[in-house]
Amino acid sequence: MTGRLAGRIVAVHGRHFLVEAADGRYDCVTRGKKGGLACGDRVEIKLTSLDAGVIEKNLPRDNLLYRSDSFHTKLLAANVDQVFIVTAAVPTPDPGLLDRCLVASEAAGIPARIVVNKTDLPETAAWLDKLAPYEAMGYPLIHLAAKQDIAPLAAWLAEKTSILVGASGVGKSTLINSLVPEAEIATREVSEALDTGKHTTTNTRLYHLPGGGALIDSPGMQEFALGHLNQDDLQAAFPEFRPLIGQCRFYNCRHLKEPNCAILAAVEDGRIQRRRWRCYETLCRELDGAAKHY
Ligand SMILES: Nc1nc2c(ncn2[C@@H]2O[C@H](COP(=O)(O)OP(=O)(O)OP(=O)(O)O)[C@@H](O)[C@H]2O)c(=O)[nH]1
Ligand SMILES: [Mg+2]
Ligand SMILES: [Zn+2]
Repeated sequence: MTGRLAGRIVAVHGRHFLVEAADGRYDCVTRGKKGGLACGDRVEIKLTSLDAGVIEKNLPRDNLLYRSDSFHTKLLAANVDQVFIVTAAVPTPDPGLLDRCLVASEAAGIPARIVVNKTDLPETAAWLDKLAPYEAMGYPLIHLAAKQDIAPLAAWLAEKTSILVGASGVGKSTLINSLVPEAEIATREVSEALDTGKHTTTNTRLYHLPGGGALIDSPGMQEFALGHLNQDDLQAAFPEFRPLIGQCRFYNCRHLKEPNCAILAAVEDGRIQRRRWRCYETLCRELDGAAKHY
């Protein structure tokens, strides 16, 4: 059992990583306390038995989607081609979570698309109205009902590695079950009393699509901390700000309350949505707060 194999992490269970190599899957651990591995990472493993091994090396990443506050970093996935932020009108959506998922994708340099699932529900119309501005910002909106017709999403997935992220109960696992019949992931009714999902999926896992490509399921999230970003990352992560960057009076304008700020002027006259700017402002404040811990 001395062979070294190249593989890819396809599932993360705490400190165990399921690694897929050319000839099969291996239950792997890392040496010592080294953490920092994510679903989608390309690794080299050394076999310790017929079906287990140790991860010896993490190969360079194309990108990494993650969240972090001052205390924790949570890796979502590495080497992905696109992020699908899955939303639904039920349970009641949190637009702030959508914004944060978009900012994280932008900051990681991964194209983001917005999925509106459960279009069979009558509440969907109002949610689509709220999302219209995102389409204007350049984010594709994909509408579908997971249990009826998944073609609108399937069309985006061929030959790519994609991840589904979003709140609990929006239907991420249901979408994967429809696209990958043998996945058979557990899904659960949302709680009507609490108007929330039930956090059914607890680990991140990659599934191969029958038509080529791979799709990663992730646990539903309630919040998305972005403590790893700096001021430049943050303003660059709002695509509607970009045409105006460099037009403020001060070259280092933070677009919070500075005079003659091009972004604030655009918020005033409606070219930029006020609630998007508020999200930016909140994230700036969180950055200032995080900086105090160092
Ligand atoms: N009406 C309707 N319900 C759906 C649709 N898609 C999924 N659901 C239901 O939504 C509930 C939650 O679905 P899941 O797939 O478990 O949601 P999830 O996003 O994986 O949730 P977590 O694993 O907790 O993050 C289930 O009861 C699904 O049957 C849809 O298109 N329409
Ligand atoms: Mg799930
Ligand atoms: Zn400004």
